[in-house]
Amino acid sequence: MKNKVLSITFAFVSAIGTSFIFNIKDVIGQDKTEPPPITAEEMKKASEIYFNRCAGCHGTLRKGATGPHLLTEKTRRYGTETLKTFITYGTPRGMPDWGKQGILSPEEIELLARFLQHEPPPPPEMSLEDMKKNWKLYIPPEKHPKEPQHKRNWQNFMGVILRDMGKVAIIDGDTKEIVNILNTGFAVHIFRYSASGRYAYTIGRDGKATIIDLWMDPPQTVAEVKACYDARSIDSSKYKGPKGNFLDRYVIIGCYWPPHFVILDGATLEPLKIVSTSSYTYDTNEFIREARVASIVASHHDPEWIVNIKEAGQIWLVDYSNIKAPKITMIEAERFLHDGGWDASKRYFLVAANQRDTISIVDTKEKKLIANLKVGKTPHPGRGVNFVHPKYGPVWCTGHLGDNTVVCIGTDPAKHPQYAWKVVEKVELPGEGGGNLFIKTHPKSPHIWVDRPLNPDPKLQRSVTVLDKKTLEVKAQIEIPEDFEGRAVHLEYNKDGDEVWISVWGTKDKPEKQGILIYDDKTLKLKHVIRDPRIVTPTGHFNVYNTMRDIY
Ligand code: DHE
Repeated sequence: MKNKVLSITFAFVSAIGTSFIFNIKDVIGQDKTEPPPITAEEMKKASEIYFNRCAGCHGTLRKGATGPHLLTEKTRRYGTETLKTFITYGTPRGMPDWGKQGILSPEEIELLARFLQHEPPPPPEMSLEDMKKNWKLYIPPEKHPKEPQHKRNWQNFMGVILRDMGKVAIIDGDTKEIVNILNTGFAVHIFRYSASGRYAYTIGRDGKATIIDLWMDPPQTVAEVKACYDARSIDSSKYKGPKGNFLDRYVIIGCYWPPHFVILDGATLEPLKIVSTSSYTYDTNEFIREARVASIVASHHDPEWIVNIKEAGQIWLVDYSNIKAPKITMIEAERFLHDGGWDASKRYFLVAANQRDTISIVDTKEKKLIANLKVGKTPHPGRGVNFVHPKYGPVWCTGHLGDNTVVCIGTDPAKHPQYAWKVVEKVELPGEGGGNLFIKTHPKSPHIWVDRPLNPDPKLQRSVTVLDKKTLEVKAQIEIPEDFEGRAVHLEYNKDGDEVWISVWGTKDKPEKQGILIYDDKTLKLKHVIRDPRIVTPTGHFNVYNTMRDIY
């Protein structure tokens, strides 16, 4: 390998929209078996940066997931300069341009590039006892109000993530007033609500969960707990029926590290039970220590959560009716399970196995896999959208990170068996490339809204596409107003389904250039802007009613 020149050519799109090409010449002349020097203090700092920025895609143990593996056999071959280029400029496959965006400084990038050539330090474990030590109950359930303490239409509240602030905003969907801003974990990923809707749950990337009582005036955080070091998912128990009343009883948190899920009390967040998800790949039966929990949804017809074990490619149906003896049905699906949602009947669950360009579909009544369906390149449904198509009947659709299509799948085996579990439509979005993250509709709306925040073209990052549900044709391509800086990300309807809220996700230093845009779903015109010095780096935003009822 000595004195060999490795020349890699990348095509990138610059921030001003012009393409440019450059070469990275990495001279593999020196001995790459030895990593560059790093001090113990630098190692600690680099581990933190890696954990916060990189582990989500490349894995805590660096074995790869959404992003490729970063094991030393590869990183030492690349060397510091090549790694710095990747981290600075990102890749066309979707890795963010951390340096160009100014999120990581040149010094941090250089440090990270050296760190990646060393073996990853062993990540810490966490016991139930550890969780209990950091559990904080601010207001016990007996002091929670028995009825709403304000006259607001709380079911139309919008929980808005202020990603880089470690905070969330509760916004009144009727009046558009900010009702409260509350501290949370770091870079909250999602909001979910209890079955009754009164409790809002947030989960930070750092594994810290909070519970907010929306009936208080103003809504207050009543408890918090750190259930892992790295997490993405949380949901509540939504079953009431012959097997018991579990409404608002439990919460489940799904962790990336340690790879486990935790069952907690729904009103206090007291941790009750941990279950490890380290397991075997469904196909080759290899042991995966870092088998992480991706999306979780709560069943309405059984006391069950649908828990997706990403690297193992297994969908676990976790019966919580007796948490001292939980029953788990392990369904073999496909590897790299990520995000997904219910069909309209809430019997079938559809989830992206993103690195396999597949949607895995499970029948949660029969408790079996129905299909692993090939769709486009790297599907990313969020929770997807459901509507009744004039020809195909009920369908569920997803967008893609890796191409510019929206794919719809028939979901009604009873009345439309000829279309069920087949790709019935592939719609092309305007412009080249993928970069779609989220897609949304509402039963009362004639439209489907689609974002493109990770497309390399800055114009598409700032645009959303509106599709006509009946024809599946592009009805409008809307670019956000010029005085906003940032990407248009995540879409959510209000409770009545006549407004669409879009976050303009900018940088922390320019709060005046970002905010939330509210469009009239009929006229497709901008109706209201929420811009406030407190609304900084908004990302996901979740309507109470739509989220608690799984309306999307
Ligand atoms: Fe997400 C959903 C994981 C990057 C915003 N994201 C999810 C879910 C998972 C996940 C497993 C499903 C949760 C559920 O339904 O239970 N996301 C990951 C990652 O591993 C990844 C790729 C890298 C990382 O380090 O986190 C990642 N996600 C992002 C972002 O960069 C986004 C745009 C902003 C952010 O928070 O950093 C982002 N993810 C979201 C949002 C949802 C989500 C808004 C919920 C969508 C919904 O409507 O349900």
